Amino acid sequence: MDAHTRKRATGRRAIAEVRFTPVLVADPPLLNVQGVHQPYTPRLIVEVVTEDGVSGLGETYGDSAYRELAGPYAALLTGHDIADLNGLFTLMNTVEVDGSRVDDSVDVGGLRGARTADKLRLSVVSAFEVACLDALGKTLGVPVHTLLGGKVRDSVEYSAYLFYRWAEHPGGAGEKDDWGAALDPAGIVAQARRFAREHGFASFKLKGGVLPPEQEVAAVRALAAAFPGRPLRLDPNGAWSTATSLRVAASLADVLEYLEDPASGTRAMAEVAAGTSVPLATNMCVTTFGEIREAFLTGAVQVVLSDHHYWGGLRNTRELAAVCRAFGVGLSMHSNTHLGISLAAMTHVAATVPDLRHSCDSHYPWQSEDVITARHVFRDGRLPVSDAPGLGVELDRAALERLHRRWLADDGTLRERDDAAAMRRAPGHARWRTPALPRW
Ligand code: GKR
Ligand code: MG
Repeated sequence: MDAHTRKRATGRRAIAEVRFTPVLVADPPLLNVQGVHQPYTPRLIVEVVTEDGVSGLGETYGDSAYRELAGPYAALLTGHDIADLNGLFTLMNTVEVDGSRVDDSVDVGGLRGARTADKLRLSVVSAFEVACLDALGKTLGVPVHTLLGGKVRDSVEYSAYLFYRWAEHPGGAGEKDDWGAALDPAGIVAQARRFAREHGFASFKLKGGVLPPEQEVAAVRALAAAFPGRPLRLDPNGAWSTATSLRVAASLADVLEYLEDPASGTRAMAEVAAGTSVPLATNMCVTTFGEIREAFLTGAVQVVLSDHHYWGGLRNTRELAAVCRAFGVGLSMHSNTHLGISLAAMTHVAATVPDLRHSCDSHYPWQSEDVITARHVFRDGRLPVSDAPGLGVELDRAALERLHRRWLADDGTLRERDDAAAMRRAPGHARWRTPALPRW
């Protein structure tokens, strides 16, 4: 049966309408090596509606490069069978990508590794793949995890994502919260205690690359004292030289579950890995299938943190899991500021990966806003795997409209994630530039 015949045979599953809505979501002043999060961060919410009126939801990064690709791509999807997931990739390859949007440098805003045309395409397809899986699950009356082969666990564990942060954004911009500042070991431990109390998280990741390494080592030591035996991670997003990475690894070897992207690039990571017994994890040097070979053959990473957006969706994440398994490399999940649709998608795919040995990352507890009607609730640091048809989340149209109106009202400043620009708005940082790596 050729593609055309197949499409007609499954007409009621054909996509009748595609909607994609850019939104700006409140984000606290979380610090990282590039700078600080802006008061609002862009996301793109995707909806496909079938001829039967079944709608499916997806979400991805919202900066203009993604939006501008989503437009022409969405236009190709009318009539497409939601079950033809492979066809989503074929169609994307017919869309032109503006060459000025991509290069081999590290994505400065998102800390997502190299900016390549492929990754941009896959990040957009992923939102539509998730939306099609959601709609297909609803059509067939099965959860997304069933479409991926079935869950092997009933809940997925997440870790607390700790950040150095300010009490508020420069000039009091954005939404307020009651977390206060965390700029030293005591502040980080207090943050961790609140995460443990409110969400039950039992493992902790500290976003590093903000303060000189000795201060971040002291914070991890304080966490180890406050939570003896709990898995701890430190992630400076490639901010350290090989020598600094090895020094930090040596001083935290007894307490770290893994060290995440201590140095920038596969070669530097391989040098670090050769000099320490601490496992290295990455969401920066292995972000595409093309980067796997060198990294795995040189032993540069022991855990890949998959981000289903830039790996191209949930089925690609499962393929990545299989490759990792073959090489004895662990798999867990990376997070960037995201909403409940993506968290649901992560939870479904994580539920189907047999050897998920590390809790997944999520920024979700930092997000006070969402576009779904019922927020996800972590219990004992875990999310239950939904057995409802599709993803098991429902769109809150009023919330979507509100966050979209905020996006419309923005003069363009916040439509691109730019942590360095946000830093320059802080008193005393007017001359801040994205630091050259390694910074220490
Ligand atoms: O939210 O500042 C942040 C993180 O630094 C994020 O952008 C990274 O992509 O969480 C990510 C990571 O693990 O590197
Ligand atoms: Mg990371």
